[in-house]
Amino acid sequence: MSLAKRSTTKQSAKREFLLMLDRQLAQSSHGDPARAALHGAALACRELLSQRWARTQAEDAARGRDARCRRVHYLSMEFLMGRALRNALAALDLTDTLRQWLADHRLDLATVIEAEPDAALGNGGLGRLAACFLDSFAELGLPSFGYGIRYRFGMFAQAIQDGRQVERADDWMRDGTPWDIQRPALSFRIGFGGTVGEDGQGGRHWQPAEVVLASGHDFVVPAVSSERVSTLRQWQASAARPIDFARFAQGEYLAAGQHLLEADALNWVLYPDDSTEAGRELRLKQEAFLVCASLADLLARHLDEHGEIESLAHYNAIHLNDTHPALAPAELMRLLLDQHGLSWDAAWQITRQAISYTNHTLMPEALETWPLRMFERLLPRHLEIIFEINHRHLEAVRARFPGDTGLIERCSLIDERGERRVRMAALAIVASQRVNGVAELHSKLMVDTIFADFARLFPQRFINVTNGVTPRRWVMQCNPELAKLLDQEVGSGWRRDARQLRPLAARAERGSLQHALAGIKRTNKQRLAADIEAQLGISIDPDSMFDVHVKRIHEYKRQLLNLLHVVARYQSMLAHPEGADGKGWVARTVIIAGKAASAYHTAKQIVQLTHDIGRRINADARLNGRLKLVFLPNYGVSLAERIIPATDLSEQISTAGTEASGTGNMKFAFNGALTIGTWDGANIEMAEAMGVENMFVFGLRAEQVIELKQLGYDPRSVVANNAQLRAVLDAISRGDFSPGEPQRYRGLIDGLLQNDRYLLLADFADYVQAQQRADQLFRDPNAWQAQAARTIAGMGRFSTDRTVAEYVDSVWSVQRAAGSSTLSD
Ligand code: 26V
Repeated sequence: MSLAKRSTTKQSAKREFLLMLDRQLAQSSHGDPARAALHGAALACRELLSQRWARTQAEDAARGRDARCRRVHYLSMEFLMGRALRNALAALDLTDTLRQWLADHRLDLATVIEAEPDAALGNGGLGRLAACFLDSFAELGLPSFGYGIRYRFGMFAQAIQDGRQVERADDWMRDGTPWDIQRPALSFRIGFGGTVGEDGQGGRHWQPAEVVLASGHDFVVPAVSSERVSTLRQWQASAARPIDFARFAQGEYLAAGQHLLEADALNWVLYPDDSTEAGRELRLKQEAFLVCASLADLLARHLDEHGEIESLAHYNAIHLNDTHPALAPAELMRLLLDQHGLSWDAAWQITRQAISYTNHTLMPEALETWPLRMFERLLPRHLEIIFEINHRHLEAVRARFPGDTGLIERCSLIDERGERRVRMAALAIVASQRVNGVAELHSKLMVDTIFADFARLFPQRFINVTNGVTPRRWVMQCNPELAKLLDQEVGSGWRRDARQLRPLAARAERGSLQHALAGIKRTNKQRLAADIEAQLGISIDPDSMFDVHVKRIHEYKRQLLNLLHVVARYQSMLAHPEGADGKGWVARTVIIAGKAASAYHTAKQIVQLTHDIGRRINADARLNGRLKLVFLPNYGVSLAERIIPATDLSEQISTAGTEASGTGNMKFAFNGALTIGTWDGANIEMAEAMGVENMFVFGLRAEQVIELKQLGYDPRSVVANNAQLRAVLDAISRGDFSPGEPQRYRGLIDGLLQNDRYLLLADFADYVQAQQRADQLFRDPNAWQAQAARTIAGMGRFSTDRTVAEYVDSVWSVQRAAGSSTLSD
């Protein structure tokens, strides 16, 4: 497009946007002007984005005739999208236009942006990774669909009452969903239960007992550097039948509409509490619902574009974000066999070519299995197909490893120990042409431990693709001042190619750069300090070191180790007010945030302990405000966007070998925070990229963890040899921080002493030393900022643009999938 034409198009988009805004606002009956403006701006952006969407689809359909150009279908139960307005405005180049328009209406842009609720349709890293991928799909122009569920109440909103977590429904759609584009034409019937029999032509026929409708809602994700977009298509369930009129007429209203409610329940929350049978069954139905609706959509599009089914895998890749959508191979087989009449071999070849799977955790308890009984009741035809896949798979294993019954048992799709269960990871692996882990160490441990048998069977199938984050949201938008500085230093190309940050390393020693970085950090810290004061009434010193630990609360992530250090520091400050070396104490503000799963008792205790310790420390006048501990409630994408740019020290302290990758670690480093971390997940690759001397690394390595456990780890002997640690544990255990209920943490601490599964005590001393190294460096602000510059400079590899490009090359490309060697491995 010529420059003149582009500027006219821009002008007309701007005019159109303003016209729509005026019209929306005139129609608005919203009492709150900021929310009315938000709604209007979102609708106006949506209109422009939907034009881009239509153009993108037309391009993809045209390109679709090229067999090398495959559409990617990313199936995920979670997408942690966060807010959308700032991203849309940046992509449409309308930020200043809206700012001006709002000023004319006596409103400011920041207030309007903050009025938007987060689309928090996820739990943690896996969901945010999916959202970053959509951003990179758009930026790279990859023909693609993200598929998810449109949860009405997200996961849950975390509130704190008397220091305890309470969960509330997250009513994020309360004011409507102005970003959604409803697709009334997209409606599929999804069956559950019923019976399976002969179809009279040698095939099988499934007669479901219950049918729900899946209707599609599109959320458009724009690129910044082109007019391409990607799509998040979310399914909403509703009953396929209207109310039972006869019952209604008899006044039995609830019974008349029971099935409406049951269908609607599929949309309510992500991760219904799995401590009840009803909760588990609902979850399995949600997974099946996502898979069946998404594949129905994919097949319809493929047939529409190509008119025949045989080429499906040439044009379509289907990716499983963890095992949650691992029913997909069974459903695809069902469609190909029962609806399209393909032979088993032809159907299996297509399935194997199309499907790939990412594993996101090594925690054995997180490996999904479903009781056969439940599976059969809800998905009888799928279970038949899984049995057949298993039969053929085990035959092949027996042929290769005759007599190895242990192997057969371990790699069967059915767990026969105790109540029979379907192993979803086994299904995903057997049906995939590629299985990947998300950081080098994780991918290695995956094939050495949880999937060792499968790696022996299919060595070529397992690869690594290290995670990333999108630098658009995680630098450009959340830290605009830093983005501007980076533009001045290395040019603006880093926004699309993060490797262009590299030259920053050579300038790290420049006083002017250090000074500029320090100034930006200080402004961001002041803003966060003001938020904390306003929200929690805790005043913190913006010149203190902001030491931040934000992520899901889990024992392996070791928030408790962080608390042990806080208490140790507290005790030392009281015992030696002048500091260990007489130089006084570096002022610190320790910030923790994260949600604990509702049924996870220990995680909830850690939240409570944080509050109890914080209450005591923050009120202790003897510290002169030089140590504060703050828990920020309801952690999510928007809160992260506030916290991360204001962080000096990023806590990435999981037990080595437990954190698959981490992506928070990358967001902090991109924003110039230094990392205190273990040799785990992507920390390792980050340290190697920036130079390990730029990270505060501590603790046992993964192989030492294994060795120590094999030798027999005795937490009590560690405590016996460390007076500082003993004093910390005693204080917590005897109730120094919970005087109203002195026994409150007795069980938590006894648990550590008896079975310190995540080696908090073994790593404690080294952690405290690493914290001292951080203190020392912080006393020299220029040296600290030089290290921050080198940290940022090393982050080039950790953009999802690189991650997604690797998936395209080694997982999703048709060349690989078509190669027969990959099929026979
Ligand atoms: C799910 C749930 C659901 C609610 C109950 C508690 C619970 C615990 C674990 C899981 C599985 C979470 C899988 C996950 O989010 N993994 C994360 O994936 C990130 C992206 O690859 C990665 O960076 C993180 O290291 C990994 O923990």
